[in-house]
Amino acid sequence: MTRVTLVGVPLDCGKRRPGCLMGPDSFRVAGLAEALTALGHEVRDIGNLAPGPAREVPGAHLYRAGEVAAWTETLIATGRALPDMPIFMGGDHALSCGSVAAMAARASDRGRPLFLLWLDAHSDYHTLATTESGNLHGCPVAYATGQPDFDGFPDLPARVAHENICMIGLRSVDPSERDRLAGTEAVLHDMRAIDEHGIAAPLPAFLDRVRAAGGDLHVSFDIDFLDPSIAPAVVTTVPGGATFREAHLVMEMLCEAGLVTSLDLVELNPALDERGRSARLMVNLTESLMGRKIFDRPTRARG
Ligand code: 6HN
Ligand code: MN
Ligand code: MN
Ligand code: MN
Repeated sequence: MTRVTLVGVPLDCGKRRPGCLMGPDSFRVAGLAEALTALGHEVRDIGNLAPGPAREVPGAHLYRAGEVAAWTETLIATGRALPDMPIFMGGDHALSCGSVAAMAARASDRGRPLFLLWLDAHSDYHTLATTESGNLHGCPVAYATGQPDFDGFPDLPARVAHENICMIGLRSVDPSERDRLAGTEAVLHDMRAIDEHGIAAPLPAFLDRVRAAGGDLHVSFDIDFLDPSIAPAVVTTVPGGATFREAHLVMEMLCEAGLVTSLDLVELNPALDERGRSARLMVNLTESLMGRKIFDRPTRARG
């Protein structure tokens, strides 16, 4: 049994096309709390957060950056104090500036490192200086790892080390992101690697490192990790994403490892959904992460 806290984050200012503000309610309507309760977890929904006043963030090419910075401040302050397992129901991916920074701070308060599993078509490794679109949903990993050029953003209480990051599902990485990530120790498992070695290939070694370090593990699940044919409710669709079975396998392996301490569900745009199927699939995958299985398999012990 895990004590789960659902945190609604109707942040919709990380990109131009609106709709993600309806995400938290869409997850509620799709029955996230009920599904996790049925699996035996203790679930508490603390409702939706709201940001403070916009901060001053310089940069004429940036879209609503002052609001993203305000959300980041709120998320760090609230998230850091959350017990047990928070699930951040987004909201677009700019919310992960705050959720990941908060979980890194919480881990460091507990004397542990934070590991980050990034499930996304994109690497979201732009800084305010490198982003070409000006959309801050493309920036959270750079912020959370403490890259320069985030003027006006809150100081990071704790940063995530690149060697503690594993990205799976990459198929749309901008040249400057690729160049800067190439110089780091982040594990980057793109679709080519998935086709050749299978989606789960990097997971056992990554999870072993989390376990050996006694780390917390945050999973940031961007719905565009999935193939648009099964999850159409997203603006930034990229063909060739994870299949239903690949995504479930990842969730089941994470469940068996028993190491996940927090989760983002982001980029769901209910205005683009087809009769709620994308939201239901995200709930379904979260159920697999949290213990739904057909047959029991041996669980790997922690420690
Ligand atoms: N996401 N790299 C592109 C940009 O605008 O910087 C796309 C970012 C997508 C962000 O999917 O969370
Ligand atoms: Mn993303
Ligand atoms: Mn994405
Ligand atoms: Mn870009």
